[in-house]
Amino acid sequence: MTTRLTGDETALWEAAARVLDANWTGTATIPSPGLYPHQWSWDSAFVCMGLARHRRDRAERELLSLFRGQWADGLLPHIVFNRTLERHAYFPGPELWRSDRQPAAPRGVHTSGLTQPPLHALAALRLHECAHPSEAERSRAFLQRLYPMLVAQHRYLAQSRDLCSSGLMSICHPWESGLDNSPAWDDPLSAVHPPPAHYTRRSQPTGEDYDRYVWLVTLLRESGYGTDYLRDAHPFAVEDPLVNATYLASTHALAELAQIIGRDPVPHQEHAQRIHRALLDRLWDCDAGCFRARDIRADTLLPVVTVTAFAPLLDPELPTLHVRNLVDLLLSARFAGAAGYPVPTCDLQAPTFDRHAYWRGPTWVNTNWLLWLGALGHGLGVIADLLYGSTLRLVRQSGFREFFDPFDGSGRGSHDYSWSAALILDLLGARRAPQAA
Ligand code: 9WN
Repeated sequence: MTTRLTGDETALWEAAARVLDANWTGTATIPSPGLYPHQWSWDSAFVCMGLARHRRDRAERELLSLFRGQWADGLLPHIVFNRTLERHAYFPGPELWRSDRQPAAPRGVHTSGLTQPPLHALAALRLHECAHPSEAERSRAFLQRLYPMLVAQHRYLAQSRDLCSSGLMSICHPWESGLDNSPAWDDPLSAVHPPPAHYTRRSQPTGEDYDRYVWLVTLLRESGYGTDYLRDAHPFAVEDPLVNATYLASTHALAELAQIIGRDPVPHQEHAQRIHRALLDRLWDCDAGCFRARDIRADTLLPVVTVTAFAPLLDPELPTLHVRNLVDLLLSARFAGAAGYPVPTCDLQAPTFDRHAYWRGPTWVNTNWLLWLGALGHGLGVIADLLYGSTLRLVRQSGFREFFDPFDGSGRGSHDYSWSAALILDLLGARRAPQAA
C-alpha cells in the first residue's frame, strides 16, 4: 500500500483484498466464484494491477500462470482452463476449443484459441512501478523472465491479427473484445449464419447470439485457428478502439520494459507510432467526434457509439482536439451527463441501450478504470476525479459486483468479482492529492 488511507478507505481496502484472497486458487485468481471458475486473460491483467499493491508475489504468479497457456506462435489465450474442475464447471469448456489437437498449443494445459485485450505489458510495468525500492532487483529479474513472452504475444498480434496490414489488430470473435454482447457487434454478428444448435447455456447472452458465438469458435477451430483463414475467410473481423487502445498502451509499456531490462526499446516505439496513426486514420469518426469500431468485412464504421469510443484516451499522443471532443461526449447526456453512476457501456440515447443487459448499458469497474487512467495521462484531473469518485460510490453502495445499473447503481451479475475488487485497490493506492495551479 503506497498511500495513507482514511478509516473508510481502509475498510474498503480490506474488503477488496478479502475478495482477491478468496478468489486465489493457489496459482491464479478466478474472475468470480461459481460463474467463472477458470483463469481469464484480461481479468488477470486487471487483477495484477490490484495485486501489485497487495500481494506482488501473487501478481507475478498470476501472470506466469496465464502465460503457461501461451501458444508457440505467441497467442495468449483468453481462457486457461483449470484441469482439476469438472467438465461442466463452465460452458464452453475445453471440448469446444480442442486446443490439445493444435500443434502450436502447449501440452498439458487446455486453453481457448482466442485473445482478449492485451493489457499484460501494462500490468507488468505497473507491477514494477509499484515495487518497493528493496524489491527493485527482484522485480527486474521477473521482468527479464516475462519480457520474451510479452514480445511473443505482441508479435502474434502484429503478424496474425493485423488482418488489413493497417497497424491495428482485429478481433475475430465478440469474446475477444472483452465486451461480449456489446451492441457494436450486432451488425457484424448478423452476417454470421450458424446451423441449428444442440446445446444449452446457463447465463448471460443467450439464444441466437450465443449460437453465433459458438459457431464462430467452431469455424476457428476447424481452420486450425490459422492466420490465412482469419485474414481471408472468417466472417467476423473488427478493429475495435478499446482493444487497439490497450494494444497501444501495452506497446508503449513494452518499450519502457525493454529500457528497464537493458533491451532495445526502438522497435516497440516504432510500432506504437504505427498503431497511433492507424487509430486516428481508421477509427476516428470526424462527424461523431469519437472513435468507432470498424467492421473490416463490410469496411464500415459500426453505428453504435459505446464506451470503447473513449478508450483511445490511453494514447499519450492523442491530439488535443480529439481529447476535447471525447471529453465533450463523455460529459454529455449521452454518457456521464445523464447516468447517475457513469460510465454506461452504451450511448444512453442509442435504441440498443439496455440498463440491465451486461455490456449493453451497465457500468463496469474495468472500463471506468481504463478511462480514469487515460484521463490522468492527459492531465484531465477533473474527469479522472469524477471517474474515481463514481467508481468508489458504486462498490461502496453495491459491493464488488460484476456490473451495475448506470441509473441507480444497483449491482448485477456475479458477486465478489475479482477485477472490481482489484481495480479498487489500484484506485485507492493511486489516489492523487489536489495540486495548486
Ligand atoms: C466469455 C471473465 C469474462 C470476462 C469478459 C466477460 C465474460 C465470458 C462469458 O467473463 O466473458 O469470455 O462467459 O461471458 O464478458 O469480459 O473476461 O470475467
